[in-house]
Amino acid sequence: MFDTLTSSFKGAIDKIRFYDDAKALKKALAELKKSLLKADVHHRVVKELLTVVEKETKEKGIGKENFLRSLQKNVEKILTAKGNQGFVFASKPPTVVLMIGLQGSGKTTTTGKIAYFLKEQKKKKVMVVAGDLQRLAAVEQLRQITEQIGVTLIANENLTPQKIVKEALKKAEKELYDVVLIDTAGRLAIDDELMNELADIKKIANPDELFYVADAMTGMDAVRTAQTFKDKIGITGVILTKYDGDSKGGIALGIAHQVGVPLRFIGAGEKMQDLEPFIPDRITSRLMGEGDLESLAEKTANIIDEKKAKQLTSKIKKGKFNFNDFLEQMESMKKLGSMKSILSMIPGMSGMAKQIGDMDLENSSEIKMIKAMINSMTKKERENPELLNNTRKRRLAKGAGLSQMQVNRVLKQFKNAGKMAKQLSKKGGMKQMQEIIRVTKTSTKQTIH
Ligand SMILES: Nc1nc2c(ncn2[C@@H]2O[C@H](COP(=O)(O)OP(=O)(O)OP(=O)(O)O)[C@@H](O)[C@H]2O)c(=O)[nH]1
Ligand SMILES: [Mg+2]
Repeated sequence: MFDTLTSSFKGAIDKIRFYDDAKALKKALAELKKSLLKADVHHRVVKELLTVVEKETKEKGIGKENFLRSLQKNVEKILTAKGNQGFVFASKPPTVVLMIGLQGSGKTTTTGKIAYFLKEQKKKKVMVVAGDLQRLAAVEQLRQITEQIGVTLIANENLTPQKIVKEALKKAEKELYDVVLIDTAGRLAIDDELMNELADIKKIANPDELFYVADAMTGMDAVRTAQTFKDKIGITGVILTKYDGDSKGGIALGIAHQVGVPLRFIGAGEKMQDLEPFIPDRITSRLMGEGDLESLAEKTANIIDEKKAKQLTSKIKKGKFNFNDFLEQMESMKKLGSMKSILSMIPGMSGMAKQIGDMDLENSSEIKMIKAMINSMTKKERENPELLNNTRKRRLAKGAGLSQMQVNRVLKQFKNAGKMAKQLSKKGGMKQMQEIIRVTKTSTKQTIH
């Protein structure tokens, strides 16, 4: 997700090789300046960052360690603005969030994404309120999204946004909802009508958070409009959307510092799982190429059910992992989000994340093929693929639109994978994996501190 920025930092870090070499420091700073500007980080932010890093490194003694430490500290400082980080729950539920922003910035999609994040990862009872009643299509869009993710929607085309918000909040309190997300109507440009309507809704909703949703691809305009919304309505967080379409990505580095409001989430894709909380110290560590195991652990912990994981391990140990389990695993994997974002959180893998591009678990042809095949199997066959004789394999191929060779190949791969997993689990394989990750993390940290 932060490919361009991460390689900017890595490039500069690699330039400082020798201890006590002023030339190397100068070169590293120049390199960093060039690539940050190229990544569209605002020039004032770049200057501020580099001036202090240069000063600190010189004071402490030029060398990779001091340079890195100063860079890391000051990047984190720039990413941090006064206020909450990630999603913060109000001390007394429900936490009320007002989503505001210009037309097409991604408010409705992001409302869905946050609802999904809270439901799946935080196990919260979430209500979404359609505060955009001007366009019929807007309510329909929200209806589709909330149905897809299974959260409550409150909408009534016959009421004003103000009335519907009032009703929704009453219901949320009575029925003990944890979070109420209010989607609002956007405008093409900032005008008084919009500001008045929002100010009105704000008064009624008395929100804990006002998230300004900005399209990352609009670059510096996103910063300017966020500033205006901050001045006129007051905002407590910024969310950058369409970050996937912004190959430069520099705006994420400066926006919190420039507006003076924390960047809370980044949206990088059209799917519901394409949302990431923006936690400055974790992002800094990703930018420095160190990965972000904390976020990864959080993601997996809530999605992978521990009891199920244990059952699965015991199945694998016995060599009984079957196609039903496989399908179930695929579903959980999907909830984790894109492969690229997962890889970028693993130390040392950020480079690979860039190379691998995006492997789409739902749409890769290989996975589609396997799924089509599994769907054509009987329940018994899924549990025990050994039952598949040649006649059945031929039928299966036909049913799934595959050649028999493809069917045989998948079955063989599956069998081999099962064997390998069994072997791995015997030797305490998962523990070994975790240990490898832990050691890698400690050793990369050691080079920094
Ligand atoms: N690629 C990509 N597309 C996004 C992202 N977020 C939103 N979109 C797309 O942007 C378009 C507009 O999103 P909406 O959520 O409808 O925007 P909105 O702010 O609610 O728009 P209005 O209600 O008209 O003001 C949709 O096609 C979304 O799928 C993102 O992070 N990445
Ligand atoms: Mg909308």
